[in-house]
Amino acid sequence: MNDQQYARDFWEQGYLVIENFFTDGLMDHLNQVILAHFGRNPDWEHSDDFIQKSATEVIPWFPLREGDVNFQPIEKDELLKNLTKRILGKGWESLYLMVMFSKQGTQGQAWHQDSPPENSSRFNLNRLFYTHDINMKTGGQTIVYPGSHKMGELPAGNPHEDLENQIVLSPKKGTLVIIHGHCWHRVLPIKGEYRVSANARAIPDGTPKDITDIAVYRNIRYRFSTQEVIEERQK
Ligand SMILES: O=C(O)CCC(=O)C(=O)O
Repeated sequence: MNDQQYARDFWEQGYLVIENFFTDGLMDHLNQVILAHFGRNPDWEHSDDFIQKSATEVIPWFPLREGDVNFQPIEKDELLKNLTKRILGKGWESLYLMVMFSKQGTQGQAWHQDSPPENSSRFNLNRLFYTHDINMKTGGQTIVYPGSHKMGELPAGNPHEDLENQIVLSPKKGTLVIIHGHCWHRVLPIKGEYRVSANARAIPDGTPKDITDIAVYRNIRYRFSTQEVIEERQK
């Protein structure tokens, strides 16, 4: 693996896809752990207001905060640590590991940025991995807008509309997808029985730990800690 080239690609495009990064054995095990945690019909965690306004239907779980050791091999993976250092530089830190579960028939996640882009040096890094294949049949493909990490605020508009130049990613089991927190991204509706992804978020040296508290959607800015819409955005 040529980390230098990967880091260059990442900084140009705002995202990176590496297939077969994690083994099938680890992914199968984590998929089982995740399903055992959620069951097939878990309750929503976000407020109705958030789900309705943000058009985002996902249930988060933070297993490492609960001392679940099953996910430690991800955080400890040397290749992932080296690649992260190439991208973020010395002094980077793990932020948290969040598993995301979406039910069949739900709308996925609308276009968003994980934090406001006004200060380009203040961002998080999404280090996403997939414990099952995601494709046309399962739905839930991840969509990115190349280069948008350098384009400022996600334009106001329809939360789920197709944008010219968007790229549809269909990550397979074990694929690593790295997305800059300011890069515009979303998730398509779920057609399969369920959709799972997990995100070992990281931050550059000196980044505030609450960097992902305020997310930018095309119609709102939302603060998770107070469960509040802090701005309604107009087209
Ligand atoms: O699950 C995915 O593929 C994308 C997740 C995402 O949008 C995020 O963690 O901000």
